[in-house]
Amino acid sequence: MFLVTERWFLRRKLRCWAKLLDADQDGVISQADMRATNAKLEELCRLFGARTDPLSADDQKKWWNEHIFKHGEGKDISAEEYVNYMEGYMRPLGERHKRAKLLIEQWFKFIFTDEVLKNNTIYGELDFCKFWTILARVDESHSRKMYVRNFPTPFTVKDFLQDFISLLSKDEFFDENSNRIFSVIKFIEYLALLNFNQKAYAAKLEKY
Ligand SMILES: [Ca+2]
Repeated sequence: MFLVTERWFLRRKLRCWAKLLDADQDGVISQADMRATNAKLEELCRLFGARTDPLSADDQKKWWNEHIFKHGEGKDISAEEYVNYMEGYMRPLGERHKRAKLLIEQWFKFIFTDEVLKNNTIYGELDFCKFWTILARVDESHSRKMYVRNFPTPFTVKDFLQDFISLLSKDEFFDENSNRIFSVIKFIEYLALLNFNQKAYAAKLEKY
């Protein structure tokens, strides 16, 4: 059973994960978001994955249909519905880690080769910041601050994988791993808020 605060925390983290997949941030994870996100993952793959060719189109589609488009293959899903689905999916304690691991390991194949994973390549501060700028437009100074504050040294691709699994499966607020990726991607919430405020401000100006 979830405690209220833990449930809130997991939902907030899942919402950030959904935002990573909702490229245009309109609250619906659509086929266009899939294509935009895949393009970003391909760029990351060229930079960090030691691979020039992207994951095959079939494997890409398979991941999205299996893990994201829960209304059926190729059907859009609202971010909120996806978060609800994931919350339920992560409910059985004994299954959580295994389920998140499967989802994230397959997602990592968009970016990293088995070779890179096997060699457990180390990623420095600069790589880390670049990764988040490309994937989620996270401000470089924010990524750097979080890297120094929350991530281990040396930071390897396996640590990264583990942290993404914790993002989706762990709900303990004070657990170090639960917070790592979240500390970076909560910046997306901030961007969305900023965008909302700017729109609200513009609408107000128009009235005068
Ligand atoms: Ca969208």
